[in-house]
Amino acid sequence: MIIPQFKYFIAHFWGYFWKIPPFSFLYRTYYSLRLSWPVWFYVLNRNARECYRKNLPKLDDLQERVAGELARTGISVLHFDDLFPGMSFSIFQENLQRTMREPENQKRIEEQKKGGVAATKKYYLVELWQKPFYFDPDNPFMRLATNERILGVIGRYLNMACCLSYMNLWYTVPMEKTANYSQRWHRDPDDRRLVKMFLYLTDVHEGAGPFHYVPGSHDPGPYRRVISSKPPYSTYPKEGEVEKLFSKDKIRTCTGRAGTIIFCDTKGLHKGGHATKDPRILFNAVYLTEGAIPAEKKKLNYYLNGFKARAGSLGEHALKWAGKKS
Ligand SMILES: O=C(O)CCC(=O)C(=O)O
Ligand SMILES: [Fe+2]
Repeated sequence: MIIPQFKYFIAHFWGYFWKIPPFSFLYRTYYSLRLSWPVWFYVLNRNARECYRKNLPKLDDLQERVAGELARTGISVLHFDDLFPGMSFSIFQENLQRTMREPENQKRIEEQKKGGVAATKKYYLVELWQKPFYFDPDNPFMRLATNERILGVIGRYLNMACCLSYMNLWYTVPMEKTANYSQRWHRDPDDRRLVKMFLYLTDVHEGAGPFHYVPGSHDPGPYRRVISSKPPYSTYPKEGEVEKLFSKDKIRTCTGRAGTIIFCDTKGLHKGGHATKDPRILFNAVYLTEGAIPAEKKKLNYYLNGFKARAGSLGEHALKWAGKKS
């Protein structure tokens, strides 16, 4: 009993400690240095660049377009059927239906609908895969997350091999509350550059909490310094500030039918999941670099149960941080 409380106390103590000057100054300097281009790209990501060079992907026109859009704007949106012609999208929805039917998930969705589970910060969100979640070799979501066509696009954008750090199925419960956490505009703190992939499993219209993004607010973009990021903390500007700085036509709202895939560098300004009318269900995979801030690497939530990627491939590199069934 004492031990978990002690751990909680220590975690909070460090959280506050690093906010007190002069320690806050040292802390911020450490992260600024870590994420500075020469340290991040040449030192911390040395092996990842080497792995990418050995596995240089040959991209087709569509992949080139997606990687190019990512580099230019920080976001690219397309449909599953375009990226994987001839592959069936229904296997994902069938797998989702099975997961949703699990009594534990039914219970959690019902609890969130009644006003949210007090223990969860993001009371509007149900993560359908609970930690630790084990992936069998035939899990379609894991196969998608490590698919070479997807890793090729992400590798081209980052100019290195990436690591899959988190995956889940998100069920967003609609509710008429003011926006909170990731429903508000923010920049993710995880890394200097990163890619998140969102695959909508339901149709997402305005009332189902679509993802929003300010194109060009990612690291290579012209708006990278607007409401700049302060790693290792997420940056949450004041309500209305983004709308003051960017007119409606500068903000991309990603409504879309089931099967829509969003690739996005969420170091840029984004928000989503403020569902007011209908639930939104999506698959989310997060790809970081080896230079990511250590606290984010620890959030790993997926474990392999016999799932293997080809030796020496971008897929094997992507699973570098995966937990293994012991
Ligand atoms: O739920 C969303 O659309 C946004 C989530 C988010 O901010 C993130 O995954 O970084
Ligand atoms: Fe975010």
